[in-house]
Amino acid sequence: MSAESTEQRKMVRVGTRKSQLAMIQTNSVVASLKKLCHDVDFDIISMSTTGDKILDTALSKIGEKSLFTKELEKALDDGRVDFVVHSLKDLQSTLPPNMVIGAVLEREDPYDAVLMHPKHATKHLADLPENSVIGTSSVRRVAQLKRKYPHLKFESVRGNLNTRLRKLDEGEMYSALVLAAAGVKRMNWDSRISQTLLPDECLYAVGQGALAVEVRANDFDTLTLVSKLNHEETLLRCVAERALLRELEAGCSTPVAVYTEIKGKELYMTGAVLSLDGSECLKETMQTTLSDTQPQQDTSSADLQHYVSVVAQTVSHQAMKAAEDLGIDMAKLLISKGAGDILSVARQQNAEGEKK
Ligand code: DPM
Repeated sequence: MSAESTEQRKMVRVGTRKSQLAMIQTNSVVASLKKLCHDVDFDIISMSTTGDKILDTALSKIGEKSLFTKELEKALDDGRVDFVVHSLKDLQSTLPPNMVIGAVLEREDPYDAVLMHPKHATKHLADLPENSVIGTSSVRRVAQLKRKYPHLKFESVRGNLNTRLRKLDEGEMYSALVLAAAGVKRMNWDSRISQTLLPDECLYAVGQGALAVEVRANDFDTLTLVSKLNHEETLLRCVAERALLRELEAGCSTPVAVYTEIKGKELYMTGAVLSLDGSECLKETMQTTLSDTQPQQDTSSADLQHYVSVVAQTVSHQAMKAAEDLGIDMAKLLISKGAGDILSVARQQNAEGEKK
């Protein structure tokens, strides 16, 4: 390669968390981009976030928002990096005003999975002895699983996936962990999954299993670059899910759970709001039709429409709007049935837990 052609090459800096899972996710996104654009080089810059540093407190009790994203968003804002790869479920439903989600990649398995202590390897949750302890810091999982498995106890477990698996295998505290199947599979630990929790027992978190690329809203070059990664069906499902969460004014530490599916032109959503102990559960299913008309091409970044902070030049406005409206309508329906009270009690209980 001549010196001249080297000068033509563009350098894009990519921000990521340092954990093994975050690195696997970022490397896979960069590998996909390299296949699509041969004239761009990528420099991966990794950093620790508050969520990685505070390991002794349940996520719901730290109280701070954007635990896993704030430091990365600062680097993006400062121009130290051009985009950041996240698990979509870790991204707030309302991003800072100068940030957008420029790509949502094809969803991995969205369900939650059970990983057993080696001494229970062949069991399912139903077979575990009375009062066995299940490790998870997710209020969403605890609330749903308490309903199905009242014989089990649930305790917070923190740390990255490697730390959690070590705590399960090397200790006597936990009989099993519940983790997102997507993360477990990306770590190549598929063989440890003894049970997948299907929607009748545990709905997943908003955005679970999908990766997202966060970009400065005014950086049209990077937006155009990463838009090649979009997976339309995942994107529309996740717009609906994020709209539900935003309209409920809920976050990752509130017991809100979803299931979405696209069949033909129909987008289906089941949404649920639970009390922390699972005694109350509101669950509804709705659908909408996704008509495809005009994609948002041939505009500058200032003209691009945002749908719950997601922009997609190549996806139809009408479809994005229909997906967003479905999430909003679902939130309104759940609120009309009392979701607001359930969520405000849950928030209060989380805050009380924080003070203890
Ligand atoms: C959020 C939650 C958890 C993560 C809450 C929830 C799980 C916390 C815990 C919002 N973020 O799911 O109800 O288990 O203590 C997280 C994981 C992944 C992204 C790990 C996991 C990987 C899967 C993916 C943590 N964020 O959930 O097991 O990309 O969706």
